Amino acid sequence: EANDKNVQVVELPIVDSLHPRPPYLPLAIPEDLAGRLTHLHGDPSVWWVSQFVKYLIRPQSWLEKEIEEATRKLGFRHPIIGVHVRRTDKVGTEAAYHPIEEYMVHVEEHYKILTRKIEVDKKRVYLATDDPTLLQEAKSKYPDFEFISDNSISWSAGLHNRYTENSLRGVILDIHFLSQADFLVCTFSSQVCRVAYEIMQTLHPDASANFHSLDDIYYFGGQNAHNQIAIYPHKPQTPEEIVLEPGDLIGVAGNHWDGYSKGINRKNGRTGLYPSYKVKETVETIKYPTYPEADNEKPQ
Ligand SMILES: Nc1nc2c(ncn2[C@@H]2O[C@H](COP(=O)(O)OP(=O)(O)OP(=O)(O)O)[C@@H](O)[C@H]2O)c(=O)[nH]1
Ligand SMILES: [Mg+2]
Repeated sequence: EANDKNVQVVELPIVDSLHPRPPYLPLAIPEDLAGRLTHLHGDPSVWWVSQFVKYLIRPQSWLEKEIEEATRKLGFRHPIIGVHVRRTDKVGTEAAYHPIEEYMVHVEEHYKILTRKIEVDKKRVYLATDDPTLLQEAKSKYPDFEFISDNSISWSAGLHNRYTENSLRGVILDIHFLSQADFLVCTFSSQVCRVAYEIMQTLHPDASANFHSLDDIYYFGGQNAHNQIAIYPHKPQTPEEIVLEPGDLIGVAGNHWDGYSKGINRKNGRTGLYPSYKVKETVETIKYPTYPEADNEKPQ
């Protein structure tokens, strides 16, 4: 608009439509922070992403109040494990169906670990899901757990109600409580859980290991290639496996969580399985403008 010419407009295009693709995209981190970050955090890339997420989603005061009220009403207290079960439109299209039992195996396992470290008065689970029938099922199958969940939020997350303000408030609350949990059990194929995991990083010095994903490894939608480097040689034991030589660059597609990962050996273009322990993560660093430069920049 003519009289809006002094208004700054920030365009946020869909990452996949960026041409050329900027080198700043995740999983890259700033070069000046890389040394310290790789010492201090188990996944420097997610830490860097989380700094932006923390700023972008900072709540306004009405939302802060709503969060406080919901915390009180639900009785959200620690220790608590966050479980996100993504169903409805996602199942069979972008992700597989996982019964509640698959999630609870990891909840039980993590409570065993927690019990050795802290006093666990009650095994609490924060359940976030778009399947409104799940809360009752979980409660009856696991009576020794306390399930904290607002079932009306799950009802509002159905496909027909999803694009309403009420439903939006519900998913914001669910993501908030998941991020506040001590540990997350979910499917990283869902952006809902990945964003909760990102926010979680801003609440702890290093929460990179505070999750168990039933499917994907962490990724940022539209990220640049995620590479690993082979540290041990590997001779295939089956036709599905690929050769590794130390130093080979591997583009990782996913972890099968059974000791094997799947990826492409960029040296020869072969795709297949390899033992996850035979590679290590690479950290892509990019020279970002540093803070003194930013401070000295004159306004146009
Ligand atoms: N309240 C609530 N809503 C959910 C939950 N899981 C999924 N949803 C709903 O499902 C929607 C997912 O929306 P999409 O537009 O598919 O967003 P996406 O980024 O592709 O997310 P995923 O499909 O989960 O990877 C959310 O906006 C919610 O409406 C949940 O645990 N709680
Ligand atoms: Mg989706």
